[in-house]
Amino acid sequence: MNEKNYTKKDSNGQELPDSPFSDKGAYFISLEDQYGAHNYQPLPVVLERGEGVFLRDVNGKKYYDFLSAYSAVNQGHCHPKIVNALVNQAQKLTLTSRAFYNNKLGVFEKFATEFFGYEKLLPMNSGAEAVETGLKLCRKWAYQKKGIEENQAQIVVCANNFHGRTTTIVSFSVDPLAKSDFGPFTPGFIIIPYNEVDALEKVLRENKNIVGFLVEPIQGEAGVNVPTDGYLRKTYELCKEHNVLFIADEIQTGIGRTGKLLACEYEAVKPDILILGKALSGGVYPVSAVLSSREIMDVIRPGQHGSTFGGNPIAATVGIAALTVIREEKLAENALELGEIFRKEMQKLCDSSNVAQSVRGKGLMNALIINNEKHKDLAWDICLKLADNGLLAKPTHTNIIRFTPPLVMTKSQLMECIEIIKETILQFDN
Ligand code: IF1
Repeated sequence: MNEKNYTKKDSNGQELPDSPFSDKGAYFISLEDQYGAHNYQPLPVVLERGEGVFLRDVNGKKYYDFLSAYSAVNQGHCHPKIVNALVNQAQKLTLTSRAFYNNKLGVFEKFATEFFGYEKLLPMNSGAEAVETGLKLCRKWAYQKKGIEENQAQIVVCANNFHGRTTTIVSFSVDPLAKSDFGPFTPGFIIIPYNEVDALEKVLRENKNIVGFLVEPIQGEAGVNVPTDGYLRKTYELCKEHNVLFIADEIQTGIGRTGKLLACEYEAVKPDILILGKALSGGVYPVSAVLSSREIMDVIRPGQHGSTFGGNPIAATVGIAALTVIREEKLAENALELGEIFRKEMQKLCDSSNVAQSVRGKGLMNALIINNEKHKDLAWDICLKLADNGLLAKPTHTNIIRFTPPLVMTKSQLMECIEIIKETILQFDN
């Protein structure tokens, strides 16, 4: 079988989802079906190129990207400055391991700590690894600085969190899909409701072994769940009062996405431990990091944590380029401005549509809630139609469509996209 004589059957002889956009794509879909683990359910579109806010599929059809690889591609696809940084460094030195020094890591650490206003940085690769790093750092700090008795440290997390997929991280997930049949789980986590200051206050008062509070400033996977104004500030102050580390997972909300460099800036909160990933590389390479004060970071000593690839010269070079683009192109400012327009226009749509229920978000991290009472898969069908009409977005929790375009979008492009979304949704109204 090859690209040309492919038949639309999966490995069990079942008819595969037809790709309305992509005859050639069907072949690549069949390969993934046959040879890949089925741990995703992608929209049936097969992409081969990206440039700025656009993606192209294998048939040459052009789309606006409204996912941005889950906010990794804030700087736009294949940003030339970031790609050049990658290519140039790849031709010189790719990996040394941390057994030796290289001439890029320290430069990146200085750049990124100054960029975000921290003293120290620990580099990793994926978001989940950075979260794991944050948790380990917090526990070590608890035993060495806070005086917690061995193995007693507890970290508070929020219901409906999404922090990644390692065994420890899914230990404190409340999503059965992410968690079931992956036990036994890591102890030491207390789950409280999100966006309830009192819940944190209560648990901090009752339990003296609490050492950290891990939180997403806006819950992404939960469906762009924006907390009440003041929530981050008040929980931060509670943490200070109880000598508990405030750990912000800004892997998705950070680096311009919500209209500020960090979403915590909205409430003038400076996390004790800041976790970044995704757009730290503009989506061209896996780069993540944990930032903190010297006092906290220095509890980690040689041999206690690390990663073969963490802080490699390509990652370091790409990281500097990716952050430079955010600053030079004022992408946080653009996200703030375009986000206001987007939500205003989506609100108008909600006012006139039975299908579009409500819109929420900050900056260019937004979600449209679809009324799926009559038809459960409506959001999926809308996304198929959006793709047909040249715009890629993906539903989550059956009735939520996340809209997170690259932050390099212009206002006129956004207006065109708003028209596509409005027209598509209105087709489903009757
Ligand atoms: C997938 C969602 C987004 C994250 C936060 C840590 C990580 C993520 C706040 C882990 C990752 C992803 C991964 C992705 C889907 C996705 C996602 F739908 F789950 F919610 F972005 F919207 N903290 N989020 O959002 O980072 O280890 O993946 O680098 O395919 O699982 P990672």
